[in-house]
Amino acid sequence: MTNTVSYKVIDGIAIISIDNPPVNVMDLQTRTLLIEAVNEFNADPGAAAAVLLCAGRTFISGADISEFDQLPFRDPWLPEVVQTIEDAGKPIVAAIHGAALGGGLEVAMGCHFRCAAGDARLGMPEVTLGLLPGASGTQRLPRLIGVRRALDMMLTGKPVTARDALEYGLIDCIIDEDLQQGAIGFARRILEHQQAGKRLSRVEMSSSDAGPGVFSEYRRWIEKNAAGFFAPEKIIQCVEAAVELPYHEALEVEAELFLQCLDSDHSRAQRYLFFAERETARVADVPKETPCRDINTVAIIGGGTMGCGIAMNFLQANIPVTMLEVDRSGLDKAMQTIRRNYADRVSKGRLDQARMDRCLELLQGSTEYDDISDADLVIEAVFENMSVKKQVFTRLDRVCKPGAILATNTSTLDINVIAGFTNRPGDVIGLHFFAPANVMPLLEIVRAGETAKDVIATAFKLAKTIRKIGVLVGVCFGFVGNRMFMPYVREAEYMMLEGIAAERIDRVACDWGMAMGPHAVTDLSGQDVFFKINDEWQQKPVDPAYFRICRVLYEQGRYGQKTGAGKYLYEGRKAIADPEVAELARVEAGKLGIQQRQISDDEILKRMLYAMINEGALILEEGIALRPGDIDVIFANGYGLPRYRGGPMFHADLVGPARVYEDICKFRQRYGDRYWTPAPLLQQLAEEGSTFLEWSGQRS
Ligand code: 3H9
Repeated sequence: MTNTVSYKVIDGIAIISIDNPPVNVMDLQTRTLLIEAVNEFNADPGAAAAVLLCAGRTFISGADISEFDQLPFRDPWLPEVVQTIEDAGKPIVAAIHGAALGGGLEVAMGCHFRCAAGDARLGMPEVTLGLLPGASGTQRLPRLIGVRRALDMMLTGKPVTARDALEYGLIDCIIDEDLQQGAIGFARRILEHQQAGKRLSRVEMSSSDAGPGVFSEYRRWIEKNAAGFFAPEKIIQCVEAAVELPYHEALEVEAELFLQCLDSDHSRAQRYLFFAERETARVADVPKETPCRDINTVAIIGGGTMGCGIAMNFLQANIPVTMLEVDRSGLDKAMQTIRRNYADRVSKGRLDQARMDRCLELLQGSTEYDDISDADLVIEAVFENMSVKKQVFTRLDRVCKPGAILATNTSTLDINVIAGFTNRPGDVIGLHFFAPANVMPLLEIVRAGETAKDVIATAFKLAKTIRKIGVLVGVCFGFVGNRMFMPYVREAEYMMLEGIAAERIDRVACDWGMAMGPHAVTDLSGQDVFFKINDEWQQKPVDPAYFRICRVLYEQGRYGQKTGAGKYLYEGRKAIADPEVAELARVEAGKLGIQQRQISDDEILKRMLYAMINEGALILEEGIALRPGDIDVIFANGYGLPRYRGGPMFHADLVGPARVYEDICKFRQRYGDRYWTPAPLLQQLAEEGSTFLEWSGQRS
């Protein structure tokens, strides 16, 4: 094993360099060697100051997250490393490039000074892992930049730029020249001026540093922005300790609360998603080295809400887009929609005018297919109807240059059939965006039977370019996300027929952490949309109760938010429970012979979640998703499932597949085989006492 920390002296300044690719995490070896290097520096009469820097693409990106599952921690643990640095008898300057995150920023705060390259980013992302900065970060950060800014950084997890860091006092200078040379120069200057720098553990704090009402203000912020998450409240408690207790006592509070976070299911779920999101691009027969096609121009067919949202992704990534519509008025409408969307973002301060102008300069419109013949990638986002898709793909096959990728944004239709409308099925792929397409981070990359490997590799690269998480899925009705979402809504509707109010079902889903309940979601997308999707589905269950309420609402013109009434009544966007819908459900249940009954909140939740999980197990067996983690990434990023739940398959593992199986068998007894036959994989895991994750690990 090569050493990850090196020590050398250049003209009286020690250079302590960390080289632990790919992102310089503080694993055991690095922690041990860093302490040794600091000791060597302390004992070295030939070095008056030291510069701590990193090789590769970034400064230290934090603690090694994979170690968090292997308790107890192995010494030296990170807080000790940070304290050893601070206790050095001579000044140490951190020289930051790339990202200094979490434990990385904590190490930098152990140093007496901090310099950064202009493009550096500094942050405390622990909260996104269900954790808190546990190597003295909750204590040192408020001492360095004040309570408010520290709470902002720790509660949002968002990194700040070098410029902001300088303004906050998080760093002492920005270095525009070569970082090592600049940091050595900086070290010489502090020696010359006999500056000692800050030893943050010795800075005293008191309640006046927080100011009145600050903590309750941030608690209100949590209620609004991070309700349900475990770690944010603990972060506040650590900072309260920072201002109320002596440093070392507050540090003990931090250590205790860090362990509580670490041991929570929330953090387990969030850490799991961290790795799962990085694994999605790993596809056995499409290795990393697979060549990608160049995508310099994109054409979008269809300027509806979806097409416009998709176009914006590419414009924001500086890729020129041609929007194709059938006629001038459709095109004008599409161009206006994009302009309005951008203007909206500018007015909310989320985008500056210059950026909006640049994006719009990259946008062109056309009504002629010949104008897109040179596009490297075409994404079709027209009506969900096979004969319309046929017209589009037949035209594309005629006009597009060889090698162009022909993508469809269909959410339910068979892409093998669509690919069959062309003479180049290898170039055809599904790129399934989620509404609003310019905001939602998920992209289902749908591999059809003949999709070429370089087309798949290009799709993953493209996903990164437009800042989405690409997940590879296979062809089936609804792919992964919508296929699993349908049983969830199916059960939610069926329970309405059994006499449970829509608002109660939604409340149970939201109490579990869903951003919206199933009925509110279908009202948002539209009962018409759900009706039509199911209507087009050739293999839908032959069951008069299936999406019955949706159908009746559709027939009554109650489409949801857009018509002011659906499963709820609407005042603007505000949903109001409608007793007429409960009555409608009762009448329909009577026609279907469905008994009204009491159902506990526990069963309401299980019926919805377990319907999804059972479908997920089928999806895994069929190879439609590669891993349980891929399914969970889809639900965390495209369906509003709270990250602290991990996802449906993670939830199944947490509850235990055996218990999920047992409940599904009980549902089968009551409701029959049609929907509640346990997936063979679920049954297998139940019998083996195993989990989806273990099953997946054995296969890879
Ligand atoms: C912490 O510090 C706690 C302390 O406060 C207290 C302790 C007591 N650990 O993202 P990439 C892997 S918590 C382990 O694709 P990029 C990653 O899985 C930590 N592994 O690169 C991937 O592996 P693979 C707080 C990690 O250039 C590879 O590195 N810090 C870690 O797109 C490349 O990653 C964070 O939360 C890690 N900490 O982005 C920062 N980080 O190739 C987490 C990465 O096998 N990291 N890996 O799939 C990041 O945000 C990004 O990795 C970074 C680079 C922005 C640095």
